[in-house]
Amino acid sequence: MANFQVDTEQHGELNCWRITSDHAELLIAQQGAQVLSYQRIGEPPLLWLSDQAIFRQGKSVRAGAPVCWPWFGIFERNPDSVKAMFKGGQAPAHGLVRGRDWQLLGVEEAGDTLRIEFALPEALGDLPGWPHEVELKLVVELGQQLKLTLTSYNLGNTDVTLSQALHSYFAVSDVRQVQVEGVDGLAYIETLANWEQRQQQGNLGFAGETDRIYVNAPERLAIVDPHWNRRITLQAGGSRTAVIWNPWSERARELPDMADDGWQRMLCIETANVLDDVVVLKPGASHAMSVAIGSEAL
Ligand code: TA6
Repeated sequence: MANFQVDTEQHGELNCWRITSDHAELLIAQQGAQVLSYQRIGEPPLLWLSDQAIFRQGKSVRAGAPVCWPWFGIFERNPDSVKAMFKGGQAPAHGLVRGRDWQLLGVEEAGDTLRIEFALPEALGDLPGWPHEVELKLVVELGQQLKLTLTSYNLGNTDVTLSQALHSYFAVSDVRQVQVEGVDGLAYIETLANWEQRQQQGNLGFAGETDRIYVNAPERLAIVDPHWNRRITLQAGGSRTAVIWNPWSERARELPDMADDGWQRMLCIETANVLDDVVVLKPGASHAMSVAIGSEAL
């Protein structure tokens, strides 16, 4: 049985919870139900929190695992079926839920796992410009690994189509030294070259700005980090898309919430449903997308 301690903390304008167990530490903000950091005791952090993070209401924190929903990325780049769901004006990047306060439904211990459940009641018809009724929940499970499960349950009487992502920021020793395993042979969309489709050869290493959408991704991906003698493992569920992003030096300088050299210490691998992998929910249907994050020595 693990010992869990839950403390409330204020970071700037945001209410947060710090959860400590014998083997890990987790920080979660109420806004966006956003996991801000995750670290196993005796290891460098697994999820990265920017040194220059801004903790402000309405603004997603550059950290952890923001939830992108009910669309991913630039709205205009989404399929028509996703765009047709939005009846509003200006559509923010990465959807409508990462800058809103979620409701904490409960914290429950089950064996050596702590289960924290959040819901966003506004998704039941009160999101601006998005008049659909979806029960949206995020369950965070802290055990030997960290597992995040985002569930959308269509309670309305018409189909709902959405794209989404758990936009995870992983902590690495130096992005120029790491490789992503599990992508060899996959087709990907190179968003930095006019969204051309290309094919990955071998593992993915990093030598410049990267922003790619890997299609038909396997359930298991990993980041190999030789300097930290660590492999970060990702086990996805309900997702066939992995988005891999690093802004590199020039773009990082444009981001007010990232240090000029912050890009060296992070790598996003986002468990997602985008493009042909969007989620179509019939009335009464639900979909769960998840990622379990762990690590092992090399
Ligand atoms: O997932 C990659 C991406 O869509 C990039 O294009 C990049 O802009 C990033 O997400 C961060 O977006 P944000 O709105 O959080 O600054």
